[in-house]
Amino acid sequence: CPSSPKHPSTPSEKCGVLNVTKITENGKKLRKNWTSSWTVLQGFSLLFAKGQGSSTSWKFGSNQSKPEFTVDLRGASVEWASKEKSSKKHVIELKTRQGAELLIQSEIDSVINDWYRALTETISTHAWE
Ligand code: I3S
Repeated sequence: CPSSPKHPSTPSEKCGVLNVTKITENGKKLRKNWTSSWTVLQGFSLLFAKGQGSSTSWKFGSNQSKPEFTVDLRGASVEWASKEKSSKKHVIELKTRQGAELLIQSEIDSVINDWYRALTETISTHAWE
């Protein structure tokens, strides 16, 4: 991953393109809206930039493109989503302590497995406590 221009000494830990939809926000159910997002895992934050598709350049630091949204992974949980949650394959369900639920998906087995591992490792370190 390219490092953030604002924090050049802090490389992002993982990045790539994933399909993502929020399904719950503040405990309230939302209508699914799958979008392809450039996704960056950095520390205990997961950042999504909408509409950058397969772009591999870091754009979060520029004025034009802020992260579409950021998820705080501290105290979050990650599991493989049940078939009831989505008909797609390789779907991760991420629940935050703030009451948001997201589905994260990739058609590519190895890609989604790597993300699953990275997310569970990040969450299970409890290094923020
Ligand atoms: O859980 P749902 O409602 O079956 O989710 C599907 C819908 O969001 C659908 O959009 P609309 O019903 O708003 O047109 C999406 O196109 C599907 O991708 C959603 O289901 P999957 O199983 O792909 O998550």
